[in-house]
Amino acid sequence: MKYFALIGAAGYIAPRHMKAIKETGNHLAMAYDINDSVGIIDSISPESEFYTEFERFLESAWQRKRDPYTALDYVSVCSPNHLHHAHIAAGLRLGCNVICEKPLVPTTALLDELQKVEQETGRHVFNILQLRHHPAIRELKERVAGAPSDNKYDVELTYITSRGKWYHESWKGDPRKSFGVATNIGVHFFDMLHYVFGDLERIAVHYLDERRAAGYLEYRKARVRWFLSIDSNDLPTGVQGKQPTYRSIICEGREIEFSGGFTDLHTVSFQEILAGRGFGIDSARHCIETVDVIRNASLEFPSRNEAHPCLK
Ligand code: NAD
Ligand code: HP7
Repeated sequence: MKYFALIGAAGYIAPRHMKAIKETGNHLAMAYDINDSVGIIDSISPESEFYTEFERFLESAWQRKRDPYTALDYVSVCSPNHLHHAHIAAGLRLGCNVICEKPLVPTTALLDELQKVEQETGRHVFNILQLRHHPAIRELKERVAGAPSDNKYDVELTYITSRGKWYHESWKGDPRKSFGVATNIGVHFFDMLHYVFGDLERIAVHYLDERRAAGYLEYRKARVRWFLSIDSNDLPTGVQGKQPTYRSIICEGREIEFSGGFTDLHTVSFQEILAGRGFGIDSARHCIETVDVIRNASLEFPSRNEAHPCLK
């Protein structure tokens, strides 16, 4: 049984980490969050230690290290994006492996920095990239892998996860903390596109604001017109009022709608990490590089065959 600490325990995604820790047969020994609304811990392990100050959390983790029966094995990071780097480094320096939410860090320079901490500590960080475990995406990957290697698919990707006004008031609406919508949410499908279609050859950004992003990406095996939005007005008419999200990939005219099927993917991610098949710094590098380029790109006017149809 592995002993886990969880950072960011009061947030939206933390319960999925708690569930994954429990379902993989491990123990949530400690939790930390600056917010004390963490009663959910009782449904997993009421005996877990909980701290609202980093200093006390850290000291307690150090004391645990004296006894091999209580020492932490893993630190799970569910804090806001801009804190990942510091929380990952702290976990590694405590002698733990780290499981961290996406985006691992905003830039490849910070990935290099984390790689140094891995070398210094002999411990490793693994990124949650759960779309790689989604059955529909796995099936698509197999289809693409089985096609002739010179085949270039025409792909249209529409990714709408509608959010209310709260999003912009929270850290997620602050680009210094979330790094903007194309990074905070787009990172999932940029990773998935690379995973399925190979190396990225060209990036064009056609639109970028605080609620939407759109552009064109050319991979070794695909030409992708992509559109991302957190505005419910962008949901297709048949979906509006019925579901808050619409995630669709049309590949050579065949649509895969993958809005559902996400609830257990954190547990699958943990199972894979614990079995030695986690996605480390090198696996995350491609999508981090992509979102970094997109954040800093100059907008281009799209040519007709490169514009996503939602881009009005
Ligand atoms: P959230 O705002 O609901 O939760 C973040 C938590 O971190 C809050 O409870 C907050 O109090 C806490 N926090 C803030 N500053 C802290 C600090 N200095 N020390 C400790 N805790 C601190 O956000 P969320 O939606 O749970 O997102 C958390 C992370 O998970 C983000 O990195 C986000 O990108 C990622 N996420 C991933 C998925 C996914 O599908 N894989 C889904 C949602 C969020
Ligand atoms: N929801 C909340 O109540 N609070 C939140 O903080 C987020 C959602 P989905 P996920 O918004 O930051 C996606 O769109 O898939 C509600 C991204 N993940 O399915 O869980 C929401 O209003 C993630 O990387 O949300 O998360 C819906 O009612 C990103 O950090 C419901 O939860 C996160 O949005 C389900 O919403 C975000 C993927 O796209 C895989």
